[in-house]
Amino acid sequence: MKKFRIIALALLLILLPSTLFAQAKPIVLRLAETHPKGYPTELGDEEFARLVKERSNGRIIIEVYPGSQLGEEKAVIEQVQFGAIDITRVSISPVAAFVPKLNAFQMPYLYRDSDHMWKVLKGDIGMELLASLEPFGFIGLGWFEAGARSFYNSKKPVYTPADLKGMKIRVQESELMLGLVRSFGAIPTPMPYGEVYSGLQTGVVDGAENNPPSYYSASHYEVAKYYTLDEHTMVPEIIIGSKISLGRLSKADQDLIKKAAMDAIDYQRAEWDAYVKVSMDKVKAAGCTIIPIPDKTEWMKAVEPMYKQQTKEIQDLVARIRAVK
Ligand code: GTR
Repeated sequence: MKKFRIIALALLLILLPSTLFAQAKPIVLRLAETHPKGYPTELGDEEFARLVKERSNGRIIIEVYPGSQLGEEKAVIEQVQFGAIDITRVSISPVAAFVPKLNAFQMPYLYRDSDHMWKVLKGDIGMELLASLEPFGFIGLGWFEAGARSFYNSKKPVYTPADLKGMKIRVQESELMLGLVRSFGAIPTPMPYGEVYSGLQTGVVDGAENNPPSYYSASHYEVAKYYTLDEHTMVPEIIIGSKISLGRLSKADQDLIKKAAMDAIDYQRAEWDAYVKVSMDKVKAAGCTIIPIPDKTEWMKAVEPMYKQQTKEIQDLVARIRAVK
C-alpha cells in the first residue's frame, strides 16, 4: 500500500508540471499582411494582436507577418480558406472573387464620404456581410480604412476619362476592377501588388490605381509620376480568419478575437489619416504631378452602366447602402 502511494506521488510530481506547462502554452495564430511594417494596416494588425493578447491574458498570440512574407493576396486568401494561414488583412477586392456579394462594397462612387462608408461597415449591412463569409470558409472579423483609389501612370497627365483611352492599367485580381477600367476605355491587366513597381518600370503596364499610402509606400510614385485624384472607388480593407483554424477555438475565444478586430478600427483609421498626409507631402516633394478632379461628373457617368450590369443581390445591397444616412 505504502509502495503504491509512493508510486502515485511520484507520478503526480512527474505529470503535474507538464500539465501546467501544457496549459501555459499559448495558441499562436499567423496573420498575413501585404504591406510593410509601419503602414497603417500593419499598425492596425499590431493593435488587433495587442488587444487579443491582453484580453486573453497571453493565452492567444497573433503573429503579424508583414511585407507579403506569406505570399501575395490571392494566394494568401486561398491558404486562409484551407486553414494553412489563420488570419489575413487584405483588400476586399480579391476576396470578392471568393465571396461575390462583397463587390457591392467596392462599386465606383458609391459612398458619399468616409463617414457614410463607416456607417455602412459598422452597421447592419457590414455585420451581415462579415457573417456571409462563413459558408465560403472564412470568418469575417473586421474592416479597416483604405481611403479612395485613383489612377496614376508613367506617360502623361490624365484629366478626363478620355485621356485614359488605350492605356494599360494594372488592377487587383478582381473581375469588377477589370470592368471598371474598361468602362474608362483603358486596358486592364491583373497583377499581384508586389509586381506593380517593376511592371510600371519596365512598361508592362502604363499605369495602376491605388490610394496615396500605397502609391507612396510601394514607391510606385518613383516610376509613375502622374497621379489623377479621380477617387473612383473606396474599397475597404477586411480582416478574415480561417473557418478551419479559428473554428477549433472555443466560441468565447472566437468572440474575443472578433471584438478585438472591431476595437482596433478606430486606432487604424487615425493612423490612416496621418499617413495619407505624409504620403501626399512626400510624393509632391518628389516632384510628382498631382491632378485634382473637383468635378467628377464625367468620371461618374463613365461607370454608371456598371450598376445595371450587377446581379439583383448586389443591386439590392447597393440600394440599401445608398439609403444609409
Ligand atoms: C492596397 C491594399 C492592399 C492591396 C493593394 C493592391 O490599397 O491595401 O491590400 O490590395 O492595394 O492594389 O493590390
